[in-house]
Amino acid sequence: MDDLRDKYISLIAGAADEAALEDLRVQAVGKKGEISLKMRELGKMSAEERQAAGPRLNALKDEINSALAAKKEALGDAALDARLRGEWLDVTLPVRPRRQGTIHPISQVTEEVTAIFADMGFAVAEGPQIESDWYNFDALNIPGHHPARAEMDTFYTHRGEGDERPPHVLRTHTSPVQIRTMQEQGAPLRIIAPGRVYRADYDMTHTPMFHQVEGLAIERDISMANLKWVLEEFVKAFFEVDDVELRFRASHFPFTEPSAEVDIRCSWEGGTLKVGEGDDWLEILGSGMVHPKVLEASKIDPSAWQGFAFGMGIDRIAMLKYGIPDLRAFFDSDLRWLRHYGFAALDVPTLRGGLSR
Ligand code: 2U9
Repeated sequence: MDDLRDKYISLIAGAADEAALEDLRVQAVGKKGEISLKMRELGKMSAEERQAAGPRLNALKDEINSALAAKKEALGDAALDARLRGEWLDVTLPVRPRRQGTIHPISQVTEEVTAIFADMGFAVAEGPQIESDWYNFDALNIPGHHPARAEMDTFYTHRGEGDERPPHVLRTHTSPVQIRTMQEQGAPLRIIAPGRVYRADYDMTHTPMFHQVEGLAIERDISMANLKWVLEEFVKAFFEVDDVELRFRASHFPFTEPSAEVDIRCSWEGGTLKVGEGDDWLEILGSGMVHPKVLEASKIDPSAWQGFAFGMGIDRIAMLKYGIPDLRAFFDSDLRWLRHYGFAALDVPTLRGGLSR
């Protein structure tokens, strides 16, 4: 019995890992292990022999089991130590620049536009992207039969079986935000509404989701002259030029009267856009004086208040300013494209610090 004890105590002490230890457990105290077999032999012994051998065998089994448990714990601790050493990480190392994300040009341009208009007293307003058809159309003087409804390639949601109410729409412009803000805050008002809009259209120059920023200013005495100044200031600041010439072309929108599309003087020398010089004109936005029916729908008295409004595509002005050739690449999530056209995360555009660097 002493030999058996010495043999297993030394084998357990030398076990290299948990698998070797388990083999030893089976060999010694498993069902058919050496010590278990010895215990079975007790039955064949005389009562006196059994009385002497039984307690010694039980004590030996306990001793082997304790040695196995102690070794198992020691091996577990050693394995954890080795893992901790292997997975050691120096958290004070500098971040690898290649791994750093960039600001998407649409986010950058939205921030630039916001900074410019904030400087002229415009607050940012937001609203839902899923709208009722009243906010998206009727309130903007686009009644059910109006051709503009068909022209806008609207996405409609589905109502349940037997539900006769008109379906909701994915907003086709951010204009419902201005209606909601007029209803909530009344006049006077000076806001811009940047955000996602949706139209069922997909080709080289259209994506089913794109971004707009619209502006609205309501005062007792405000005119196209104020609109013109605000837009001139915006274009100069956005394209980072000292002088710009705007051309207002008469146009028609259901929600403004009179309405004008606005072009800027530019040149395309060598394929790059230069704003403020040259013989070309570039259309960048639509605008006008808010239609009295739109003010009425928003519970603002059109005999006491008037306002100007404008709208432009953020994606389009981003492409123009940063020379991005393909609109669809904006939404491909291609890392190489994002690294090339993206902006440094900490370069927040401000008028004082510079919009883009
Ligand atoms: C209210 C009243 C009037 C917003 C306006 C335009 C003209 C316009 C287009 C520019 C390019 C949309 O992204 S685009 O396709 N927008 O031409 N938007 S006036 O007029 C409003 C808005 C809200 C309550």
